[in-house]
Amino acid sequence: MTPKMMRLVSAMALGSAVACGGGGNSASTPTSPTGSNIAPVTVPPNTVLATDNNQFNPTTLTVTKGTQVTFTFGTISHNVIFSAASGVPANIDVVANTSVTRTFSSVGSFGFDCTLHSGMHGTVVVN
Ligand SMILES: [Cu+2]
Repeated sequence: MTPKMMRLVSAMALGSAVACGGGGNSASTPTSPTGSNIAPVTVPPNTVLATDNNQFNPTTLTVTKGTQVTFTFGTISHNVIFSAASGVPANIDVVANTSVTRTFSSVGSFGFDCTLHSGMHGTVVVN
């Protein structure tokens, strides 16, 4: 390798190091761990995950009146059956691999269950 090439190679190495070094700010996203042995999962705002571990995450979501909440379903089928309450949104039939939104237009505490999996219960609190 000629000295000229050496300079070229080291210049390229330096260039790529600079290109990769920008920022140095590894994006860390807040997580919402639920159960004791569940890996932390990032849950977007105003979203309830119906997880493949047969849990709702978070189990209690607090929103303001008029918020549209997204229920996101993975590969395991679940439904969302709300307890009877004034202003409760419509139930969500058994689905998988999709997201369904419901608008909470009334103040209150709205419990819901997945009737396919015992103990799979969540609550949306609307203020
Ligand atoms: Cu379920």
